[in-house]
Amino acid sequence: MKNKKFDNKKFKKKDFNKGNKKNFSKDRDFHKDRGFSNDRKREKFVPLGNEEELTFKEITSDLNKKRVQVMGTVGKIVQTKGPTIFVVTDSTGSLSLKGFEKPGDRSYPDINEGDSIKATIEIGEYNGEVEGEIKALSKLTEEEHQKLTKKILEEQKKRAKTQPPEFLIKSKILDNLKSLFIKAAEEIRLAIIQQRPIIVRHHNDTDGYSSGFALERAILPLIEKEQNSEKAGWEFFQRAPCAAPFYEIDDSIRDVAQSLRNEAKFSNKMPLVIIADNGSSPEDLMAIKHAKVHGMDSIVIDHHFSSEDVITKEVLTHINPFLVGDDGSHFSAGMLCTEFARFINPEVKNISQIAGMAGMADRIDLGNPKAVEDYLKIAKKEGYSKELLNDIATVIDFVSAKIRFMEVREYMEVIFGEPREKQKELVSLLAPHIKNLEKKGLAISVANAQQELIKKTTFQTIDIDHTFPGFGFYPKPGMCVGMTHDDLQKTKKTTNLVSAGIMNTAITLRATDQANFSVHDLITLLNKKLPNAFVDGGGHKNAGSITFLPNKKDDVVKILREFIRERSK
Ligand SMILES: [Mn+2]
Repeated sequence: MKNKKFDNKKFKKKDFNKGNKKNFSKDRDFHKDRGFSNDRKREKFVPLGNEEELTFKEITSDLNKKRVQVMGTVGKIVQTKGPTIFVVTDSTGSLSLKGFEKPGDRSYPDINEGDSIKATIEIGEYNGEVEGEIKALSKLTEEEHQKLTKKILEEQKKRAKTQPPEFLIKSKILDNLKSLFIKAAEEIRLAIIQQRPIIVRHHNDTDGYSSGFALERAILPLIEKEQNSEKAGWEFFQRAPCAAPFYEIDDSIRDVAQSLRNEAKFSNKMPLVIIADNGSSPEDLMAIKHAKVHGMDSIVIDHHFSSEDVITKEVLTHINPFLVGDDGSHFSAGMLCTEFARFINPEVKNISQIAGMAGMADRIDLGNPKAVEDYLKIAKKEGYSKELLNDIATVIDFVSAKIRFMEVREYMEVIFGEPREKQKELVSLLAPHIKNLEKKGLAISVANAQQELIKKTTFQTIDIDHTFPGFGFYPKPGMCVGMTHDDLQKTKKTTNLVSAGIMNTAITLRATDQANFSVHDLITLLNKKLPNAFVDGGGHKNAGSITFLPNKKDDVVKILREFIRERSK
């Protein structure tokens, strides 16, 4: 915000350079108002000297106590109980400059966020971070300010450029998505350079967590490096799961509300939101548009199929294999994000094992066994066997069901192997326990599942509401349906199969390729034949869920049967 009271004519750089203190105090009657009369304080308005001019990149702790000149734009002003902190950015980086009147008083009240300044500073350190103490300061003219702003943006864009790496595996789909990877990576890098906060929102399952963690591993170190501060990783980055299988308006409202508060309180910019393993479907549209109203931009990296692309025009970049002709079964979001993370940060660590695990968790081994195998080979080199990755995935699913939408950054680090010994200990403790719970869940499901033959397709149903105990029962019903679906194929060699977990207002669905099923076509049919059921839903061709009004449940199930009959070959 510009200070309207500020009068450029009276407060020119030249006044300082002349060092005409008399003129200065006559012109600036705020001196008097603020009791700005003793010599110690006026000392700060001494002219800029002939100190060497340095860029922020050149300023390190080695230069402690040295006086230099700097020039930049004030991004943010924080009033502490002691000094006023001006966070100033030039084309190479930023630095906190400290101005002091008296404890808690705003120094240089005429300097506002968005102004450009030139200052003489003494380099110092506070809490281990390099900072500058303002010894003299002047505001740049509008013309100088415009010139500097332009130069800063050009340099920032140059620094945001990425060197595209080779993909970890060979794939046509990845090749086709490459230009989108580059575009999105540069947008994220620019946000980091411009100190724009980043929020990663991901699907609440193993593939989603894998996506979120890969992005976190790439982005966090860049934020810390850019701002020369470990704490910046907390203020400028957040990763959290979405509660629903899409970026809901609920998530969007919470993210916006929190960000508006940070904008008001800390002068933070409105964030860039990266939606991973969610974000591509029409169900995500309202939340994304809502974020945009408030100045939040989005990037989507997803693999869920949508027959219509309504997202691309609302986001900075939309990455999804369906945009290049795939159906979403050849890459999971965790596989995509592992590759994508390397575009954002070529030095990203501890992610190469993630792609194989995410691929297995989302059953990409069925649609694209070669890719998953290639990724598993890479994981093996890092000491991750297929079994260990499966166990880790099991723990992620279990833990995610317990923590729900909490961020739990450090806990996730342990699960993803930071440090490896603790990961091993945790996984070997929890995995057997969870597997027992799953065994019990499967036994309950199998004992209560019913099968009927519809033409050549076996239709398997589980009445969820009357089958499972309550109180946070694990595995969740959707997972039980998946396990029962796999189990029948294994034990009875039923290869033409549709499994449905039926609830009062929802059905989760799994189908084999032979069943010629499509969750999306089913939803279309239901809405045509049963508009008053108000059916909603989504997912993949062979796996997904639908919701409807409870009083239309029987009709929905009837049409589901008809749909299976129609599709059965
Ligand atoms: Mn997924």
